[in-house]
Amino acid sequence: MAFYAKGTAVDLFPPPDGLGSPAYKALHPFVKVPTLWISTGPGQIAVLQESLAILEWIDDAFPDPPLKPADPLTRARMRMLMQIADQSIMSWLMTMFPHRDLKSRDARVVERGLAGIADGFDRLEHHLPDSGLAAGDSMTLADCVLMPIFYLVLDFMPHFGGDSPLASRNKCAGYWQRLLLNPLASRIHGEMAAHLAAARAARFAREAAERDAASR
Ligand SMILES: N[C@@H](CCC(=O)N[C@@H](CS)C(=O)NCC(=O)O)C(=O)O
Repeated sequence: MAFYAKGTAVDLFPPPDGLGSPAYKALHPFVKVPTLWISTGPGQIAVLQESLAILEWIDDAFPDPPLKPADPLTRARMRMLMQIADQSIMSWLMTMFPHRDLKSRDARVVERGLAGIADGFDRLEHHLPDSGLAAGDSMTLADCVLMPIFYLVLDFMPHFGGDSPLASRNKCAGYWQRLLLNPLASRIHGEMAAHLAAARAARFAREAAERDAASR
């Protein structure tokens, strides 16, 4: 979303040969996405990880249009929202992903995750404004963080038996509605929907093939 806002050319692709491949492990020994490769000169590549740091780099390296508010207090509030979303919501969702399958799920992990996510959304409900986007009327780095995290939580919550975090939180619900009116947020929404649908179709096909092979 930040790259699109800047109009900067960027190649987006899945980890080469998959997340756990030796090629990707050489880049990111802890096997997480995203990783950004930056060409810093002829034959020179810098590697950057952690999405919040990557976002800050994008905005510093390509200042136009700015994605950080000029006012120091609004800028700090923007970073506060980014950290709450990343640490108090996304980290919990990550603990739950390995427990998507109902049959092999550890219910305690899911229960802890749901409580953690509810707490993170309570914090957002307290801090999000009643109008505009996350930190002012223009799009900022906070919107680039909140967009995919809201999407993922809303998408995965039914799989984990949780309620929509927006049902009882008017400020979060209003923010999400306003955010989706932003053309870039709406573009990311479409890309995430298409990607997740394709990933789920591939997973169902793989599981069906495994069941088929086991029954022979
Ligand atoms: N704090 C890191 C989190 C990175 C992270 O956990 N990424 C997830 C996807 S959102 C991942 O790579 N999961 C793969 C796995 O754990 O196997 C960031 O913001 O970049």
